[in-house]
Amino acid sequence: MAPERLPRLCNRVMAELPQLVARPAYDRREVRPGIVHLGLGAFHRAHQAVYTDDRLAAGEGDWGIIGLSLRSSDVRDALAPQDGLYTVLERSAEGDRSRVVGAVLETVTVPETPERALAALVDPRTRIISLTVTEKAYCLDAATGSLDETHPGIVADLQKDRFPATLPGLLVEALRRRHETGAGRCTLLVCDNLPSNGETVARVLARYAMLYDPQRGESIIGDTAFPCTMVDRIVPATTEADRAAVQRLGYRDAWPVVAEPFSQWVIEDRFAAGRPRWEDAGVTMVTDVRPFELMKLRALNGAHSSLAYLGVVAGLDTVADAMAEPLLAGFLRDLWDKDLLPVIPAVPGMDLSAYTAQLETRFRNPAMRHRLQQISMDGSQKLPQRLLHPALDRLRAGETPACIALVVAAWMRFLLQHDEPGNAYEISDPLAERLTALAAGSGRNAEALAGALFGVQEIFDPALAGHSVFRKQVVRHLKVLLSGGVRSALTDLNPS
Ligand code: CS2
Repeated sequence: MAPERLPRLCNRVMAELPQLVARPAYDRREVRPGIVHLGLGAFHRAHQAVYTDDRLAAGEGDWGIIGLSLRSSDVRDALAPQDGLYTVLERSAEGDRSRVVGAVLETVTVPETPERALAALVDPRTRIISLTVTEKAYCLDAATGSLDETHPGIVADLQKDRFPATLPGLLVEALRRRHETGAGRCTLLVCDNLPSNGETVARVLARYAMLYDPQRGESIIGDTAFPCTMVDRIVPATTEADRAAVQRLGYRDAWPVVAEPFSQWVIEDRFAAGRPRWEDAGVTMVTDVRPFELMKLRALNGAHSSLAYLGVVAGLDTVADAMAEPLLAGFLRDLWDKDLLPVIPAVPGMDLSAYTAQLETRFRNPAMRHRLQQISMDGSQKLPQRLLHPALDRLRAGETPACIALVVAAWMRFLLQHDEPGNAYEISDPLAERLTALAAGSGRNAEALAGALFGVQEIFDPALAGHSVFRKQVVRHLKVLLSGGVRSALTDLNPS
């Protein structure tokens, strides 16, 4: 049948879906909202919403999700006509397992209907506000680990003459109104890949609230809980081929999401006003997330960013493509063994070498087309916690992190905006303009390129930028990258 004649996913057609598509095993009309989620991207829909969907099916009907998008109306446009329903395609070499998720009850685009968004955030029934908004949305100053008070959006929001356009502005406004209206305590559940994510965001919001209202700032934030979390599932951006895969099942879904079979969520069990029994859906509840977070940010995300910069420069497309290059796969093993595992503290119940072996299998999943360009985005926001803090830890222990130095050099080379086969690409990063200008101004001179970029303090801690051994290594690698390319640099690191 022509795709446009296929039925579009929505409550009404659910009964007609083919048997092999799993669907909500509960009456959606009975579900009441308890969670407002900000950042309704593919990751949330394939991760937290799936765990919550399981709990709704188990009878915890008070935890439906209202999803807010901070900028674009794309998700609302796709999901509203579908009554919030969407398909998760769990993808492995054996094929797809399909499941329709019913946990999202309503989708709201904040800039279009700001008062509706605020009303949901301030509703006494909302006891959890969860977030996947990407690192940059928090307006963090990397040097202080608190609010970036010079951020133009923050400066403008603090003028108080417009509806807040930044995430800290929106959240503090919501918490202030909750406080004023006696809406009750709530939990802010941060699910982005930031170090000590809950604590960090608590610090950012507390500072914003103090600047916003020096008298009441503290009490506005005071009764909110900010547990830290570790979230993990590989979720590549949805493609037309993924939409077509749903059509082959016999219906249309404007925005399905694709995910690997693996999924992990570790949460500090500090909630202000209850939570779903997520542990019964496979979540690990702990008192201290820190070891899990360091393991994941460094071993998984650090490896991802490394493959991304080396791979994009080499002209490769996906994580699986990079893993198919023996030189890169071998490099990854060295990166883990020499530079990262030594600075990952023991994790309760986990064997780190089994963890990296499992990561290798996940990265090799041939059915996933996880594009290196997607991972390369926002490097300025990701490099510090993924690779630069580990590098400093190694240097402080008297060791030289040669593999990390090569990745830093690859990131610098990546900023020249063309790969080795000669294809041009754009840099997507909040600091893109400055970074690409610095890179372009260096005339492909390794010393000049490294010198200029090490000066960007939002990324490089002065202790690392000023470390002569580390700098020398980076410059040495950069010279090889600029003359012989990625493969020479990898061979050079490990001469056989
Ligand atoms: C990736 C992550 O794009 C990226 O930066 O490293 O999105 C990664 O896929 C997830 O954190 C996996 O849980």
